[in-house]
Amino acid sequence: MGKNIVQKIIDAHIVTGTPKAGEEVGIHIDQTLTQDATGTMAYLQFEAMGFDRIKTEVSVSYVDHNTIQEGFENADDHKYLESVAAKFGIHFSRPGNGICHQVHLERFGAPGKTLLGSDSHTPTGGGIGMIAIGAGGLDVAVAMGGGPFYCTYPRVIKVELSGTLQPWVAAKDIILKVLSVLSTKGNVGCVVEYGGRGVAGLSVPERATITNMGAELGVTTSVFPSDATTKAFLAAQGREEVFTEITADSDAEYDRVIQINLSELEPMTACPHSPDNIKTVREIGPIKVDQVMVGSCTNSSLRDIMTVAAALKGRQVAPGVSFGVACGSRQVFEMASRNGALADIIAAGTRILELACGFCIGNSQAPKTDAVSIRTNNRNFYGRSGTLSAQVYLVSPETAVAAALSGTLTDPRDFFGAKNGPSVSLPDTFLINDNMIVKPQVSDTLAVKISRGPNIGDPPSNSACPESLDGVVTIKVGDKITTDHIMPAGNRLKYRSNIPAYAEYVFEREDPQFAKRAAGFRDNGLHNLIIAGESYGQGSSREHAAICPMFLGVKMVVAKSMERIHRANLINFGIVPALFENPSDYDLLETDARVSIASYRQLIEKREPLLLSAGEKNIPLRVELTDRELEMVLAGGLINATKNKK
Ligand code: MIC
Ligand code: SF4
Repeated sequence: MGKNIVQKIIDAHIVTGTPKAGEEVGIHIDQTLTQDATGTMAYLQFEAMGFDRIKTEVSVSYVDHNTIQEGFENADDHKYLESVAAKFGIHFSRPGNGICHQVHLERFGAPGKTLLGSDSHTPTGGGIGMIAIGAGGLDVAVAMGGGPFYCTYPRVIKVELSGTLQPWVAAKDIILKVLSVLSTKGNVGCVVEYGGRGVAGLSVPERATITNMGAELGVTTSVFPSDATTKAFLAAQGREEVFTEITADSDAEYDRVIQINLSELEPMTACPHSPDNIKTVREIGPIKVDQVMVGSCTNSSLRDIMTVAAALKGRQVAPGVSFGVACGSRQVFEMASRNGALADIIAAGTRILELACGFCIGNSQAPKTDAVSIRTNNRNFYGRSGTLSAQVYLVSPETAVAAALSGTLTDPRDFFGAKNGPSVSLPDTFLINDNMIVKPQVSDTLAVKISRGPNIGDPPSNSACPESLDGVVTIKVGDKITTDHIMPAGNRLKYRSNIPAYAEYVFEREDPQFAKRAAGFRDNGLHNLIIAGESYGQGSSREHAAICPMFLGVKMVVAKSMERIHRANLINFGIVPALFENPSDYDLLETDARVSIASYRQLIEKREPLLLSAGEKNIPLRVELTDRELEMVLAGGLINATKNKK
């Protein structure tokens, strides 16, 4: 039997385990990326594990999340990252060089390789035919040290594309359509592979928009074939030598096939407050908009910026609309300035934003109270924009620009006319200027001194799994709780390298007293438990959503279901991820309930069923761990487990 693309790449990288869907395998990682908000912890852990140089083919440290530098903290982090990169042989992409995923696609991505990134949108690299996976910083640190990355050998969902996109319908509409079919939950352990005749008409940046937002499906990653289009993109980036063709065998099998006819698609939007709350733009009708933001790692390529410029040319942004544009990389920015596109954008009345995550992570451009904000990024979780009462709709750049010009959410075909779309073609050669990427030195790195400002703390340690569990339900939350709910970003981002300070904001929006209560229980010798509904831990890879609860004494999360990256992060930091044997038992537990499990450690070790006692009730729980995960949970996390082996 032939292989699909996912099998071809993963099988070539397996170092442990059997390539069978659902089994845990360890894969060799060729490339890693980190960004500053997760990178400091990743490198502190890399240091703590005692490595002296990276063992990957290439590792890149990007600075794109915390670039506001209000106070010294971000700048301290940047300096730490720059010095660590110099010491351990890592490329350093300086602040101002652009968003990690966009820059990585342009300058480092290579078909057939594996990429592990401490950011959930690392699957952007799937657009160029890589198996690119998001993970917690600790997993990335291990991979930089040459260790395998453990994941479930995936089930593969094929999305078969036919037809051609009509004018004003974009790649973003394809992924919004996929989200409407697969939703954000229930896809753990799957990878999406794109194929079919419709693929050829999509450029690499368009494919990358699709694989980027594939993260919102909760799948391990998404991937496109590597074909003539990929080759042309790499040649235009001056990197043709890394091209290799990768396509699925004609008799390859898939676990599920979804058909999408591109000719039938229309402009769509993800309505507040979830990326899978999909409607067509026409269905919603012309609601008045206050803010429009174009950018983020989903839609900031040269293709997107040129499309926006072409649509804006000679027109004016509607009065009362705040319209901002952030290019994804310096390559995009410099090319758009040299070819005049930027001038058209500026002339229309646009706010030019820094080449960074910015509005997407909610650390700037928070909209006004009750605003309708139209954005091209990938997440519209409640409160993520920085304004709790804002209504955020996710759209393509085409729909965003129609909203900016008309002042209402409008199908771009109705505003510009259905026939003539902006015709933007990618150049034969991109402008190559890597002077903001600091290449690692090859020798004398032992002498490099690591810079540690006062914002750089030590990663906190955990104690081993307790003999018995005796504690409190410190919080009960509902379905689809994202890591943004657990560990808010936005204006709290500057504490990413300082766990005691950041821990004060755990579940800030759900229960502002959570941190105080949890620390109080912890200091009185009680264990904290989190009770959750479906799909707990959606969204970002931030391991702080595990480290900070660990710091506050959380020992166990009991949920109806849990997302992949967050579950792995919990285990890495010694928090037990348990599931309700009977999901309806969720209703039996309330916040503040006293709970216990006698012989807890022993039962986990022997893989025996756990019964959570809460007053008169006994609730059966399921803890499914591989041998490797069990060892970590018993030791109180990966770092302890590694130390125990020495
Ligand atoms: C995000 O989009 O939520 C982030 C911020 O990029 C996160 C990483 C982080 O929390 O630092 C992600 O997607 O993993
Ligand atoms: Fe940055 Fe937003 Fe992309 Fe996350 S999703 S990497 S915050 S641009």
